[in-house]
Amino acid sequence: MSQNDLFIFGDVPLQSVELIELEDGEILWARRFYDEDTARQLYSRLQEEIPWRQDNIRIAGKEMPIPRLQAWFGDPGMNYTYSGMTLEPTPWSDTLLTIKEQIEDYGDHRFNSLLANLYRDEQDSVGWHADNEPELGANPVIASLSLGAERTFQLKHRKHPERKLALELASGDLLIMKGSLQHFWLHQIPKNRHPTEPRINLTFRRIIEAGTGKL
Ligand SMILES: O=C(O)CCC(=O)C(=O)O
Repeated sequence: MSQNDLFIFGDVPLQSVELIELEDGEILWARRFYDEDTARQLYSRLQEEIPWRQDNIRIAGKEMPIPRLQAWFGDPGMNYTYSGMTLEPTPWSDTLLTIKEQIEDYGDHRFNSLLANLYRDEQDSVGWHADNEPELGANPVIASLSLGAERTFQLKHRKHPERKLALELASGDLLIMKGSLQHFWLHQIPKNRHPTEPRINLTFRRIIEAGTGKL
């Protein structure tokens, strides 16, 4: 895709789209869904405009800060409940709405909510998990956009942990995860050993039944 204006959308060149068909699930990897310049502009804009928050997690009765900043966006009523706390969605900004619509047109799937993650440096991470909260329904489609530093996205099969995959996600890359992937596979962004610049990740979701999920 090549565009100077953030809001002009072209086609992602076919050679940069990879369909990874796994035994139990499917990933579409559109490299450089946004070109380098556009991705850089989007990164700066979102770093400024998103109301990033430090959330905590309770481990063995102790509150610990999660190793990244987050924000929750969505259509009215798309609440997210976790650790006994209900997050009301922040309304879509123009920037996020435009990105959402461009991804929806590309993937031919509608989303109504978004979890935004900011990995500040190499120490920030997300551990093994699946996006399989009940309110997302069976076989959810999750679209995940990377902006900023390159990070490794690892996948492993729940029942066959020797089945693994590592994708080096660059700024502007879009992953669309679908089929039964969230039932059979876990994913994570591990910490890095080397100094790493910040990265924003946007995961667009479609909540079918609001208010029952866990982060
Ligand atoms: O940062 C990423 O690429 C993954 C984020 C993620 O796994 C999530 O938000 O559920």
